[in-house]
Amino acid sequence: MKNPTLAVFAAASLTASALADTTLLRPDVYLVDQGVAFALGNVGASDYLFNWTDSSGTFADVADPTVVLVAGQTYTFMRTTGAHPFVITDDTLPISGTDGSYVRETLDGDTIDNATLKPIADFTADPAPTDDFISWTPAETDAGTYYYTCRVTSHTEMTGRLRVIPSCYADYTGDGDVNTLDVLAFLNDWNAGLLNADVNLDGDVNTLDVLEFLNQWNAGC
Ligand SMILES: [Ca+2]
Ligand SMILES: [Ca+2]
Ligand SMILES: [Ca+2]
Repeated sequence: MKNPTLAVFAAASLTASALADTTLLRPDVYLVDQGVAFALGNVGASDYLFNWTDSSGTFADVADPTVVLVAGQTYTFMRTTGAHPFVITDDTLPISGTDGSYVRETLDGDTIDNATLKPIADFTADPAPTDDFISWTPAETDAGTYYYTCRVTSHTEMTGRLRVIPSCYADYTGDGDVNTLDVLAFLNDWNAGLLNADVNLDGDVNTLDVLEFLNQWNAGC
């Protein structure tokens, strides 16, 4: 027979952890696990400056961060200064560099447009003065790597990375059930060395992720 007091305690613990909000995982990499509004300034044609506030505090003028987003949460992106339309792309955008200093490796507008999530207008935050913004609620099946960049083709340095992770790794396939298919799907990605298999969010795919995945899979969603 289940202990109702324990059940209530467990529910309270889950609620508390769900309010975690922003965690600095490592330099230039932020986990933002609740939906927030990102206000985007800029430094010339070099960097976007991310500003947001949540229960963890206020984060001001963070230059071209890598941001880890959680499926099912709603994030908005709005430009606060003139020029430099901000677009979100898939992982086909040619990129070089590292977290905090990515550079787009193409000057071709068609390549940028082809990589931009569709419809393009919905994934473009046009510059102020305007009330245009991007509102994105990634689905569980959208887990993966994305980039943001300036749609002005020559502004290659205004570029950074976004990563979408599942709301619960145990349901790795995102179909609402936790079963052996999730283990197989995880192991496939892990074997392929895909960043999606970086379950402990340290940026590497190695045996620690297998242990972390199995822990979370055992715990369920
Ligand atoms: Ca930059
Ligand atoms: Ca599943
Ligand atoms: Ca890892």
